[in-house]
Amino acid sequence: MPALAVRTTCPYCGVGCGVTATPQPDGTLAVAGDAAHPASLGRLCVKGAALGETVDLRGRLLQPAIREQGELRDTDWDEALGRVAGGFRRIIDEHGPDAVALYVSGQMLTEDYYVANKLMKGFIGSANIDTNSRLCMSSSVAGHKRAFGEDIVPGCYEDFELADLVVLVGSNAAWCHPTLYQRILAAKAERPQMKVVVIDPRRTATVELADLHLPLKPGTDTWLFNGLLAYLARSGAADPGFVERHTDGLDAALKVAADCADPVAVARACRVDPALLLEFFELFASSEKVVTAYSQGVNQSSAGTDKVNGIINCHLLTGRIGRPGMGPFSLTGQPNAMGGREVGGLANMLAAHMDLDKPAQRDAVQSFWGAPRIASKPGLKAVDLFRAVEEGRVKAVWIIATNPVVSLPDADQVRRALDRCELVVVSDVVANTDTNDFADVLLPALAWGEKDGTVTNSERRISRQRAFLPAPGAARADWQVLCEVAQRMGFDGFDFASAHAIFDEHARLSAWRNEGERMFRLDGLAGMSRREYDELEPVQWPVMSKGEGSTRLFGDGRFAYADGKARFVPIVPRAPANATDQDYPLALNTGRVRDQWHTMTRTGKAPRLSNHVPEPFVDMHPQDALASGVREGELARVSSRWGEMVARVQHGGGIARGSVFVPIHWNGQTASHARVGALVNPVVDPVSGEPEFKHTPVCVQPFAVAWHGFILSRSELALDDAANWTRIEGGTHHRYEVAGRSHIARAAGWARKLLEVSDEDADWLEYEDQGSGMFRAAHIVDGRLESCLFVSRLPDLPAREWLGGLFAPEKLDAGDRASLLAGRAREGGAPAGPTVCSCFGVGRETIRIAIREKNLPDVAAVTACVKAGGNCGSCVPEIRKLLAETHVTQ
Ligand SMILES: Nc1nc2c(c(=O)[nH]1)N[C@H]1C(S)=C(S)[C@@H](COP(=O)(O)OP(=O)(O)OC[C@H]3O[C@@H](n4cnc5c(=O)[nH]c(N)nc54)[C@H](O)[C@@H]3O)O[C@H]1N2
Ligand SMILES: Nc1nc2c(c(=O)[nH]1)N[C@H]1C(S)=C(S)[C@@H](COP(=O)(O)OP(=O)(O)OC[C@H]3O[C@@H](n4cnc5c(=O)[nH]c(N)nc54)[C@H](O)[C@@H]3O)O[C@H]1N2
Ligand code: SF4
Ligand SMILES: [Mo]
Repeated sequence: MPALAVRTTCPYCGVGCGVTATPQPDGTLAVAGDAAHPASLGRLCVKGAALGETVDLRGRLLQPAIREQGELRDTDWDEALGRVAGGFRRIIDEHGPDAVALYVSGQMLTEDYYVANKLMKGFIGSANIDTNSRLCMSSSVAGHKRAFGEDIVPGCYEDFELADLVVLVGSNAAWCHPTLYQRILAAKAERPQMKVVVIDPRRTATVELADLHLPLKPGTDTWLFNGLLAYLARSGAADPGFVERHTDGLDAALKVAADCADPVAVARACRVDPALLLEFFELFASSEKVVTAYSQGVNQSSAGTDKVNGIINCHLLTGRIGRPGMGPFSLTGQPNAMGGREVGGLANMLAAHMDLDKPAQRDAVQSFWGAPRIASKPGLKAVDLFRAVEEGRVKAVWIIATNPVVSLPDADQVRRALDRCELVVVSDVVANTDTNDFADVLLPALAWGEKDGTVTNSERRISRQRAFLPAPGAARADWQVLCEVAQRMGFDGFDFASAHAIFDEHARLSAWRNEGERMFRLDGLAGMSRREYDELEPVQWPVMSKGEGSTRLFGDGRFAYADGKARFVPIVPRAPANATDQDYPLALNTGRVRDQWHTMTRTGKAPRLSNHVPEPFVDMHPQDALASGVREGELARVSSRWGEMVARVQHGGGIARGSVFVPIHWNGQTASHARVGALVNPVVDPVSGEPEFKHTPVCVQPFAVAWHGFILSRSELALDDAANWTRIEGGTHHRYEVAGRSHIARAAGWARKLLEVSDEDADWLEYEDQGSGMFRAAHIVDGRLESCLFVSRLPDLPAREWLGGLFAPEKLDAGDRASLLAGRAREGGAPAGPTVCSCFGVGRETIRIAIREKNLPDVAAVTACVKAGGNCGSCVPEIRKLLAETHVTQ
């Protein structure tokens, strides 16, 4: 490792991969996997590998700003902090502590999170602090607490390798937890008898390498796991000794599950092939080492907590928990989803796994903090919080490291709420987000690489994020800003000198008045010197003594309830909250794509991540498309009772009839009408408060336009008057996919105005064919391509990749100039198509042609021939799919 390499942790998903970051003399950043990090063992997925393309200061928020007469103006910290502290103080004095709120994020570091929670619950004295983890992990938290008595993930990543059966429920791990998925695949390659089962209504990339796929009807997991419980009890797979000694409540759970005793009836309810369902039941019954890992297909449901307990019930019945190679495993989404739970970031938690409704624990926290008061009742959960903001019950909200105008359900309601709110404070790292648009005070935060602290991954492993870049502009760490506001509000207990000091307090609180009733403990991390903290190696909690982490919990059958026993939870299956109806006949499922992270504020900057899925899409079954009157490749309007959006129709995403899938990433910064959150039903799980992001009744209709087009341009453009647009990062240029309603004959005038060229400009080349409805233009300045535009009545436009390449040279040669308006290189050459392998930039068509022409039999051969799949492996499932398709069509 070069001398300057800094070992840190990836800021994206909950796998928590180790990264070595090495700033280069030319100002760029070299990033590699950290072979010494136990979570990832040197692996990185494409998003991690592209981190170097996201750390420049383009688009960063570098100065505090204040809104006056509707306009933001830059200011200094003194005025900005005064505005926040003064505003919060005034509103609390006039309306009480419940009139203010914090809305924070699983992307904050533990130290930031700890301070936010301390300020709100201990000093302001309200529990109105909730987090985007409400949208993500809260059903798992609630399920863990019901089953185990505490929010604990019992297992570790190694269990996935040791298991004989890995069941992935509602998890597209190939795209969302890619390096963990790679670990499963590597283990499977070594031990081919190991089986992988995927339970997901869609045939996702994760399914490509599975042994069995159960494409269940959306929302029917509770039937399936009740059916499994009944089957296991019947088939002799139960562990009566374990159940007797270590659990409580089996009879009640079995009684309810008896309704699902007939596997054929369960298969019917879940709309899966009965033979496949039985195959899964038998596999589960006969495999002692089973890991059941689950993610948002489970959590984000109005029955999310029940789904979690339905899964845990099956592991308790068989005693398969806490031992190597087995257990229920909640995959966390964000890099610090777990850390947020440790500090009690949710509105219904306290701190260090203590509870708001236990007076002794409230007293413990208050005395430890020396706090003047302590919240005495749960605060508002995310969806209710923004309702209270709209109704004026909450008058000030401080949003940190999350983008609720995009990510909450019924997202237009969030806009209305923020529009009405007296004081909206937003801390972010970028200048322009859909939420920043509503900020009265905008506070610049240090980003990944600049900030310093800890995160905890899905397997309870605490890792350091270390700074290796200087603080840019006026940006400050979130914890520091929170402390300064607290101090200005007159509170003691916030004079931390560093993240290290905060971590130390957090570690000490975990042991405070803890006679063993809370398993979350960091005793062994308390009292570290600054140097020890800086050099901290990744370690799994509980850490009872220095250097002693805990790989697994509950292996001895002792759970966190006072009697040491785990609880079965009886599950009464129920369908998603709102069934589809005549007006909204399709069920909207939403989720992620491989190369983008949430609202794209960081991944959206990396050119190599932008071409895997360049545009918002609605994936639907061809027959549903036919019935809806829409066609593949054309734009469609998707609407629900709550809102609407526009996306391009696509097939091939492996979706059954009756559902559509839309990605969550696009928003007002990257597209004109693609904020899918505006459509999502705000109904929540009654126990956890987690929204039903995977099931909203919608309808799909044609979005009629007169022409389709795209523009490549060095400068950013304001396309407000286009009927629809999406902006894609091209590195040397911006790419815009556009569609218009005006007559195509007017396109020339529109283009000249948009690209600011005059009629006489000698370097403005134009080609128009009114007959076939086509217009093409290019603007060349000093021999360099400045912009080009292609418009057509049909969406049959030339490939963008070759044209994009023309922005690299300082001067276009005559040949390129001549073929520019043709939209393809003189020597021909097939277009590469959308990117499949982002590491080496290999397109779909390149791979297809190689498979066909060279008759490549498998992934290894494709990699050897065109490099695709040879680095991080995230695209291997897609290559497998292309191999299957190409061989079929040959
Ligand atoms: N590339 C990428 N990776 C990410 C993220 C990202 O933005 N981009 N975000 C991170 C975060 S915060 C999170 S929370 C995780 C999420 O990771 P995942 O949960 O794996 O991802 P999702 O795409 O939200 O949804 C998972 C699957 O649930 C399925 N599903 C829908 N309804 C049901 C159902 O009723 N039952 C079952 N069994 N399945 C259903 C969907 O079809 C989908 O394939 O990803 C993390 N990793
Ligand atoms: N329809 C639908 N909606 C969903 C989901 C879904 O599956 N479907 N999934 C939900 C889930 S699981 C999640 S986790 C959420 C995610 O949703 P969000 O949290 O809203 O998404 P992000 O884009 O990650 O927002 C993080 C923001 O914090 C900023 N930021 C990054 N680092 C820092 C920092 O260090 N400090 C500060 N102050 N700011 C920072 C980023 O620029 C960005 O604006 O979306 C939820 N919404
Ligand atoms: S798998 Fe997750 S933590 Fe690892 S590099 Fe990819 S996004 Fe980062
Ligand atoms: Mo998440």
